[in-house]
Amino acid sequence: MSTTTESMTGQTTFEVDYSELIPNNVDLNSDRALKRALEKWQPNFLDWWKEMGPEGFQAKEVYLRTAVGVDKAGWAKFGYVRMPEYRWGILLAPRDENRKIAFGKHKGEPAWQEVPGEYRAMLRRLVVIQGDTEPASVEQQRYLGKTAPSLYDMRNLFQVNVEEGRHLWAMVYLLQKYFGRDGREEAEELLRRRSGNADKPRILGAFNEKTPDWLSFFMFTQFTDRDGKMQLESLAQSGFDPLSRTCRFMLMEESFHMFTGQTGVGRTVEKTCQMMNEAGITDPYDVEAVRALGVIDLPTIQRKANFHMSVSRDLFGAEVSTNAANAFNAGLKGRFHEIDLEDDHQLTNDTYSVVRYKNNAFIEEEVPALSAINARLLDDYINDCQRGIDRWNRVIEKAGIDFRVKQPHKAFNRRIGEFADLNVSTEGEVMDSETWESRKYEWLPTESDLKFLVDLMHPVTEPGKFASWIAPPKVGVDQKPGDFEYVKL
Ligand code: BYC
Ligand code: FE
Ligand code: FE
Repeated sequence: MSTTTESMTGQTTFEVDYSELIPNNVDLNSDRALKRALEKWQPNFLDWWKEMGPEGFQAKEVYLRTAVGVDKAGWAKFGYVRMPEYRWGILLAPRDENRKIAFGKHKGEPAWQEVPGEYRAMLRRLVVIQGDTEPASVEQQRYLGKTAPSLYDMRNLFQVNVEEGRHLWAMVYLLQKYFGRDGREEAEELLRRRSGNADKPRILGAFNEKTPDWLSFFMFTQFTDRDGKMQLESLAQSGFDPLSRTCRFMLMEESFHMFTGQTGVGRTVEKTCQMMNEAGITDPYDVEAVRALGVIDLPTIQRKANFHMSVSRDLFGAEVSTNAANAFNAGLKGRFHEIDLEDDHQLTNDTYSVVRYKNNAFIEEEVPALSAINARLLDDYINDCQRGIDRWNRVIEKAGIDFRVKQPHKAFNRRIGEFADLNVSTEGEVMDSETWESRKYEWLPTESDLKFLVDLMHPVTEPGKFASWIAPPKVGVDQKPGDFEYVKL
């Protein structure tokens, strides 16, 4: 039961009301029209989940966490749930009555509780793009349960999936509560587009790629979910308070997705190094010998990382962007950790250094900071990625193997932004398209790499056991012992 709220104020409580059909902490009962709209959408969501959600495991009991409150202390409850019975709900971080808009031309004004009319279209577009990525990732990952390297990993996959489903609910709540009829139409469209479908694709490029194997899944959660983190951090700064509060709670869930990727690749690297050492293989490029051990060679891991990093960088949009400048100026989308930055938060006279390709060379150019909002967020993202890569490299270094995972050059394999028309190697060497075609597999996974990965994926479903290519985790979920039955098959 929720603690009481004053109905019409849109106030939240810390606890979530699970006695309702749609669990929520936004006092849904006080808004009949919204409640009806959401209850109408809910069965369509469930149909979509059953059609496009994890294939083959819908009737199994999975040890999942469900959010029970939005305060920092103990927000999650663990227990066995069948995924279609997961309590997807609407959870917003609590409202701060005194919150002010922190940046842009409305800086210092009280945060908006309703959509400002002049920014309606821009705001709706941001919410729709964010919303579209959530079901897309569930669609991309729907076959992975069948080849899970352990019950622990299978459970983590499903946890990520149900939470991405909840993130869709978060955006649909905003659309239906604040955008009237066109919001309701957009909410239906979010269930109609399909990842990778030629006629009805998802909006952003990375969300139409395949996630056919578990290394892809771990790279995706490390690098693409991390774009999600950066975008949510920027939207959490929004002057539109309901969006800010939604994103703040989503970020608490998001950190688990990145944990999955960070540790998933980390455990893969660890097992490779361990097996190389046991077999006395010192050359990481002796690919055949390494693969014969039933583990993934480090150069393949590097090529996979190159692919996922470059595709995820495209998600930041054009480095120099008037869309981004407008959204910042309007107070709708801020910078990473906006309120902690020490400047005027309006950027009227500031500049930012952007890498551009001019006169056959990469140069750093000072551009108006407002137009470089996307470039800056991309830089923050690249720094954030590096921290994770450093941790993988410490594992390799400790094993005494002469190999380091590296980030490719910013311009490598880009389809969006400054470098979209260039062909650039991971080292920043620019080439014509013929040379690129003949050399690109030095840096990107080959067909045979991908086939090797798919062939290596054999399900391991005995509690406490792991596939040959991945080390066990350091600790279990919810402090469960190593042989805990995370999914009852
Ligand atoms: N693909 O000025 P531009 C997540 C379009 S991930 C296709 O360059 P802007 C998650 C753009 O729409 C986070 N099209 O870019 C992760 C525009 O079209 P129009 C998702 C693209 O607008 C894992 C034109 O190019 N959230 O949550 O500044 C699992 C020029 O626009 C792409 C968000 O992205 C692309 N990659 O920024 C689950 C936040 N990039 O208007 C979930 C919301 C650009 O000319 N979205 N275009 O027709 C935004 O903030 C911005 O829309 C973007 C683009 C960052 C995406
Ligand atoms: Fe998400
Ligand atoms: Fe995520």
